[in-house]
Amino acid sequence: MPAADMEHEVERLWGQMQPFYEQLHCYVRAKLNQRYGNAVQPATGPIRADLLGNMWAQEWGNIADIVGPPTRGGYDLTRLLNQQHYDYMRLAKTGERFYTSLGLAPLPVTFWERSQLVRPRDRDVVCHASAWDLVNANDVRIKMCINIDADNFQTVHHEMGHNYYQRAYQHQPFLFEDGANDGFHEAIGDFIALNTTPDYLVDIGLLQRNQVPGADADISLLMRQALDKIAFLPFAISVDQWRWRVFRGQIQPEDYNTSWWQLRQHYQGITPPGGPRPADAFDPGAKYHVANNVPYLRYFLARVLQFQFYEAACRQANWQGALNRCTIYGNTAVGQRFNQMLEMGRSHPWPDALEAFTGTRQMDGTSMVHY
Ligand code: X8Z
Ligand code: ZN
Repeated sequence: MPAADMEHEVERLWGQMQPFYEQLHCYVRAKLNQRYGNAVQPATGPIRADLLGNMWAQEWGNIADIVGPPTRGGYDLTRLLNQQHYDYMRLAKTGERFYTSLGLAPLPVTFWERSQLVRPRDRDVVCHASAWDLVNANDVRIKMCINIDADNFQTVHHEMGHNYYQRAYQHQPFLFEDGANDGFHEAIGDFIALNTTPDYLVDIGLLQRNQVPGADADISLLMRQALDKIAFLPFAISVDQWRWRVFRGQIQPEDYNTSWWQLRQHYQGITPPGGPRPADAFDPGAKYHVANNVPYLRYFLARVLQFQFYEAACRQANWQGALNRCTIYGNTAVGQRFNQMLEMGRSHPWPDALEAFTGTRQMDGTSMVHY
């Protein structure tokens, strides 16, 4: 796809979700205003970035307790994990178990020998989670510093999604050993994590049957998802809008920081705490993917694709009921079809891979809207 078409594609997809974001932003701002008062968070205008529960204000799920509707019968995954004394190994094994329940092979022994799962005590390392496909077939690994909380639960599934994809396409010719497009690679594990519903948590013993939130708690569960999934979209766009303009020479070094915050205000409607940031600061460099030259549009596309995968999987599983309660845990028939898409790697144009699993050739925000 030509670069200019890609930008239009992003605008089209963002247009499908923007009305939701504006409502979410407005609601969250009102709640923060109630909580902290006018002096900290005014009732109108942008939201102060440091109130959103995440260093980069990119996912807001951590303030669900402040802004969400009362979690009537809801649950706090971080608390459940800690109550049951999960450690890093149990968290990782739980991630793997979802994939094996779909009929995919367990991770190789070398994964467990060679991955870095905890922060080393004796040296400084980059803890931003990543997944690796080493040259020898089957030598896949992750590198992360696991803490026991809901964010890390999500991230373990995310990283293993990369590994399962890498392993599925390892028999392709070298040039095809990659995701159908960047967004696919980032969407696989997130799609799996969407299946970690309350019923699933019961299946794996994290939640008791009588703790499963009733349908009246859906609004809380969905709010929590919106805070992570919808809030993220304009963040992802701002990162690469900023970077594309830098690469095109439209943003000069002396304007790096000012432009960064202009774009963040434009797309996300957020503002730095304590007034404008100094022009000679370099706040974008605090984002791993900027400092490490990792494209970011992939995560935007992945937010859209993961809901397409999820809706298609639930349709294949013949799921009846609210989409957000669907889980394909243990469904080997869906798992097999899913793996067929993974095995294609990038041997076909990505619309072919998308069609193989979802039946459609277009990236489309409609699944996210349905959800
Ligand atoms: O960088 C990541 C993964 C590694 S590919 C942990 N993510 C983005 C981020 O943290 O900014 C996953 C979601 C978005
Ligand atoms: Zn990733």
